[in-house]
Amino acid sequence: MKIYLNGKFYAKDQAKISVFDHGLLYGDGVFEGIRAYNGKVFKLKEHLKRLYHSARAITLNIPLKIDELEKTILETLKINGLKDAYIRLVITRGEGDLGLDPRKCPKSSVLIIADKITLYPEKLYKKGLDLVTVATKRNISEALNPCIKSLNYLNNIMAKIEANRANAPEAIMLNKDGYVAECTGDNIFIVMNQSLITPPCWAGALDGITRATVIELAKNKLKIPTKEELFTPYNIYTADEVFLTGTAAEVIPVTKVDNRIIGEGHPGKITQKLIQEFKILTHNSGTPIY
Ligand code: PXG
Repeated sequence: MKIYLNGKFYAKDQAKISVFDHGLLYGDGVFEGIRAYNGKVFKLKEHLKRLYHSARAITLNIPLKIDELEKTILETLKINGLKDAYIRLVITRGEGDLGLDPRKCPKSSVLIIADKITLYPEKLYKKGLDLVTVATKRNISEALNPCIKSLNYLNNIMAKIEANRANAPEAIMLNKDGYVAECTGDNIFIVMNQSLITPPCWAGALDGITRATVIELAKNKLKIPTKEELFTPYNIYTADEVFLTGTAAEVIPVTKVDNRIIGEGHPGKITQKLIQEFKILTHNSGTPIY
């Protein structure tokens, strides 16, 4: 495996970053998780746009122009001979001193890891996930806006630890007002009366690329009414269907939450339709690698 790091490719065990890098010392940096399917990178431009916005929000300079970074990602996939891949793109503040002042970091670091992905077992897409609502609240926007895909994931990790302790594969996180925000690495949707509802990003959710893709598919392809609206755990417990979206998880059904059966207890019709449409789209669209 070859890793891109600041302009060069290195073997996996040679790709190293300084212990003085503020990405490590303070979680100061941003990242993206991107997937390639069938020789094409899915929604690459959208991921890059979000990355540059996250960087701008924390005044982090990305030393490559957006089209240069796009080319470098494709090059990383080519050099590794990948057609289906998971791409982890990370920009850190770079090397500085032991104080947190980012002005002490003259040069940010860019790294790209392209690897094979391990999918969730197929049976989970057929059976649905069994989730828990956790006590850890999603970060408030006034402290660290959840729209920023930063290297500071401790809020989500705390929630993930709670899910682990409950033997659940994901955690539903509420915002400080008790409204549903998102999961630790996925957005959430409910289906009520043949329409989709997902929390608005300002309520504490990442502006997920898969979320946007599903909204677009629902509105334009499947003609399913879709709203971005606040809802509470009550609306999850009484929903007809629940599903999650994310680059890693794609579209995955949820059939149990807090030990309560959702809807009929198996993946619903609208969820199944979206899974099918998402599969077609990921297989047929994207930026060609070769
Ligand atoms: N919410 C959070 C907090 C995320 O980190 C999503 C929602 C889904 O967004 P996308 O744009 O992927 O639809 C994420 C994405 C990983 C991994 O390796 C994490 C994510 C994506 C891919 C891989 O844990 N998080």
